[in-house]
Amino acid sequence: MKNTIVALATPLGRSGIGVIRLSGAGSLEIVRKLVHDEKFSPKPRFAALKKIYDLETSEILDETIITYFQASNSFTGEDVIEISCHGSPVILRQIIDFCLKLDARMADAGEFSLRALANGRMNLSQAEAIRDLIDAQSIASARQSVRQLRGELSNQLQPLKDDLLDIIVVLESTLEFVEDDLPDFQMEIIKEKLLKIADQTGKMASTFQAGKLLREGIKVALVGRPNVGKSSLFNALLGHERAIVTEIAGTTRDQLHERFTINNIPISLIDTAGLRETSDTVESIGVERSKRAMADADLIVVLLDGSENLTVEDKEIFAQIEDLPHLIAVNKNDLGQSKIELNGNSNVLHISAKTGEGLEELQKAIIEPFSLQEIDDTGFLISDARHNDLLLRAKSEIETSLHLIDEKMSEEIILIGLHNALRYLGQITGETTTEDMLTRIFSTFCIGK
Ligand SMILES: Nc1nc2c(ncn2[C@@H]2O[C@H](COP(=O)(O)OP(=O)(O)OP(=O)(O)O)[C@@H](O)[C@H]2O)c(=O)[nH]1
Ligand SMILES: [Mg+2]
Repeated sequence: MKNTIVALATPLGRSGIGVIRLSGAGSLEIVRKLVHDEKFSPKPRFAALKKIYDLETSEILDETIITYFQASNSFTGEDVIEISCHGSPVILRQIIDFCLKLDARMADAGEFSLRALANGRMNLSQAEAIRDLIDAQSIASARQSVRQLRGELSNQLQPLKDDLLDIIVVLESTLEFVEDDLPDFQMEIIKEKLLKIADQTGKMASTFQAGKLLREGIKVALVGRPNVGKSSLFNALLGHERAIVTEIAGTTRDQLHERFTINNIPISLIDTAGLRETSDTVESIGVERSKRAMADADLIVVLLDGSENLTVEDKEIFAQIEDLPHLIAVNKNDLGQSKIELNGNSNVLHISAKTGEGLEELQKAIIEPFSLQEIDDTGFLISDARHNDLLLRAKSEIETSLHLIDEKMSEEIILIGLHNALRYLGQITGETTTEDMLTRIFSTFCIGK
């Protein structure tokens, strides 16, 4: 198995520079061949200006900057070489091809990070933080990833794991050495400690709702009958003409998704096909999809046309969204006094997609129910569903054990849940994660990371 890996670390495409990264014991040897210099021994962490030659014709291929990171002091823990070339896709591909000929192999998704993990350069939650940082949709979400990368999650977990392990040790040794059960007062102390750990674990998991919103954003669906101005509003919120707008009812037939941010919070905005009874096959599929988008959304913005009276279709939509999180926007306010009176409904805004009137208020109203305004200053948030799931499982195992203590079960039985809980907490940072799980997690990384 070839052990030196290579990948493009920057996106493929024309750019000022493009960076190729190698990792593994053979990296330096490969680069020596590329630069036609058998004695090339770059000083670690210093930039070296070097020409790279065509392996077959010996012509100069590119002038590059080569940086060497020596094993144990590099990202992966192995010898790493970064070659900064001119960002020409053909040059980048050619140099990678030469590396492959010189006995490197293409890196798998996330393989650089996986090696960093295997060599103890970081733990699993930190490697995941790098992935999330790269994928971050907003600065606030990026900040959370950086906090995780700097070990904030692992640091919060460590005392919980330590306490749990202490308790396990006490119970295990009771099993081994003591004839009788633990005295009641000692069991009380253990119970108290376990309650605290369960509580802390639950508290961490409770930040997931906000963390997830920050990471994935709020899914907002624009719905309404045809021609009320959903696509016009979609474009106005995005700030460019993304969706087709016409005076023909039934213009939008498929869903359109776009992302933007309000106050740093990522919003995933969905424009939908206007809801109405229709015999048109394509349109009716679109209407079905609109209904699914409604069910799936974190928030539905129901759009009405203020220049017309409420229709049967509008009322049908009201009936459908009644129990779903929603707000109502009456559009086309520029055409004069709205004909629509909605008594007793506080969540109504008057806007004009055409002039932009009321859009600021609408944006505020969209994020308001999620009370994320102060998120920047709050503590660390759990943003990964995997972490949340493991925290909840650990909590539930501890609670089961607590229940068994109350039932005066033997230490042996009580210990099962505690061992499980410790294992779940360990899976967050990776020390008790199996090979299979790692493969699955790292497949969500990009190539070259
Ligand atoms: N005066 C005025 N006209 C608007 C406003 N918003 C949309 N319109 C017009 O209303 C018509 C329909 O707009 P669209 O944005 O295509 O409506 P839609 O809800 O997406 O319609 P479908 O895709 O058919 O469901 C177009 O002629 C728009 O120019 C507004 O705020 N004021
Ligand atoms: Mg439309």
